[in-house]
Amino acid sequence: MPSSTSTLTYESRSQTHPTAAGRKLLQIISQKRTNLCLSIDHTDPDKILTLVQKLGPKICLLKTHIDIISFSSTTTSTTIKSFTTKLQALAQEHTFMIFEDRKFADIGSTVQHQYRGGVYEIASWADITNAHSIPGPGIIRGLKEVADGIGEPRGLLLLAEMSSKGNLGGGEYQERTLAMARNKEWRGFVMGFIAMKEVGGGSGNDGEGGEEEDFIVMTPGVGLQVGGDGLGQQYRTPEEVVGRDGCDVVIVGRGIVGADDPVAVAEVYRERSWEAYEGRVKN
Ligand code: S5P
Repeated sequence: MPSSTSTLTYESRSQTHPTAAGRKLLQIISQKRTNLCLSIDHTDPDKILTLVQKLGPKICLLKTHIDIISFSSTTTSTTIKSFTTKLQALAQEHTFMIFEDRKFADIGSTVQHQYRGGVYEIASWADITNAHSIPGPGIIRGLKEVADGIGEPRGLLLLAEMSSKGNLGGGEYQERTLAMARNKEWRGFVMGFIAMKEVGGGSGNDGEGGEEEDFIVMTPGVGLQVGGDGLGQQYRTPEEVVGRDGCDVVIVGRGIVGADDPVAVAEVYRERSWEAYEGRVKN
């Protein structure tokens, strides 16, 4: 039986992870003692910056949806570039990384334009982004070519499974996504998955590289209680996600952003997710 990545500490994985973005993230997680990713699903750019300034110390990763932000309705002269530059400054100040949740899903040539260009220029400011595997390996090859030209560590997560009820991921789709991720052509780029439980990993699963593989699993659909949102989202607790199912990073949006006291609630998520991890690696 291969050993499981989920029994290893973030610190030990930060030494050996095959991607530079993964090593950096695992180091931040380990040093800040937080496996919490804040999904800053707000539409007002000024509110986002204010909230991130407050919540920065609690998180290892900030997840954005740049295309939901209403730049035109802001009362300041904030442009997209100056906004993303401010986010990068906050990431530097509070030591977290930025993940643009773009969910690319097209042929390689099209996603290259979407990743590099347009109004958002995602590759220039987002350390991490994600993609659906449905188009086949060309989507990864296309994104990697753009990432290679940036000169900073860039990582990609593949969606192996989603948190929403009735999604078509998991099962055979997940197996085929894992097989795609294992191609050594993008060993230094594909850092992990969006999934609901541990995927691949451990000794004996060395793909074509001859070394142990290690995929970082990030998991949305996390709440302080089990539940849903009426639109298909399904929530599980940090203990279930990290402790029982071996996921590495919890992604929380409305549970924090919509709270009366986001900083206090973020600390509850951080603490419960961290303790679930500590319990997992002790066993
Ligand atoms: O399967 C998924 C994948 C993602 S990235 N399910 C998700 O909910 N997400 C994202 O995580 C979603 O787009 C949203 O930004 C966040 C969850 O937000 P919450 O408010 O439900 O915590």
